[in-house]
Amino acid sequence: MKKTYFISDLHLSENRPKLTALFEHFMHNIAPQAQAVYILGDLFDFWVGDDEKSPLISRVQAQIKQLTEKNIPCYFIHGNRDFLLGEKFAESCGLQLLPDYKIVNLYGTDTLICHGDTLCTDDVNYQTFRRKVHQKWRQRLFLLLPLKVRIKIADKIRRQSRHDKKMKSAEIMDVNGEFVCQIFERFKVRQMIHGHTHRQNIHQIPPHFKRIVLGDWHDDYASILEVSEQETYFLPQTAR
Ligand code: LP5
Ligand code: MN
Repeated sequence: MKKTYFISDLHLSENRPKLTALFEHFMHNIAPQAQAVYILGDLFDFWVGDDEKSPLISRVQAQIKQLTEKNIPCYFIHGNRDFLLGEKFAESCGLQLLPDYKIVNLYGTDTLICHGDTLCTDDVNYQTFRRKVHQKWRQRLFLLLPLKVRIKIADKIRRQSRHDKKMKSAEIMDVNGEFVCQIFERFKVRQMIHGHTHRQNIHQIPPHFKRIVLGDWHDDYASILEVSEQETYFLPQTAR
């Protein structure tokens, strides 16, 4: 049976080895049966440039390479934490970078995939921040800085973000329903898959739309969506 897997928001970091172990388990035992694997952003806790080296990065790179060498395509959409992941890293392991919004045909159903942060239009401060850090000239300047300085700046942004999030309501940090409807119309699709909000769910939106939200990963829980011709469901814990 052909199947496709979707994951996002793993937030892999050196401080959370259990997450990396879960990812390796997925890449070894589940992903090899797939037709394709889609990583919809925030694979890493943060990314400051493809020149950063660490045992974690090498392990993740090796896992992806092993999969793509088996001719199983692995696609990546940038998240708000790893939007600087570039072609250099991608090419090193055969990862295919996709644009922020992409339509994929899943067993006959055109499906829009994205990270999900762009759908949270009520989070005005975040959207302003996003527009700034997505400006190519800012990114180019940032990438010219020494690695240590980039890590320091990322730490600062992360601290500020954690502080700001405490002041924001859960509603503000969720997707905006009206905007989601506009996106369905704009891309002329009835199904969407995204992550970012960490609210794993499959929403049926009348009259005929479906919005599938991937969850974030915990030390003992990996949110993995399996899509096949027969069904679309999150793998139960026991399957891992
Ligand atoms: O990630 P998550 O879910 O916890 O929070 C997000 C939003 N926060 C972010 C920030 C990321 O977590 C960390 C990004 C690290 C990037 C490293 C590379 C930097 C490259 C720069 C290239 C030019 O995305 C959070 C949302 C939340 O999702 C829910 O949707 O609310 O948004 C914020 O909290 C943003 C704040 O409101 C605004 C942040 C301004 C920070 C300015 C700091 C300036 C320091 C400059 C030092 C020189
Ligand atoms: Mn995110």
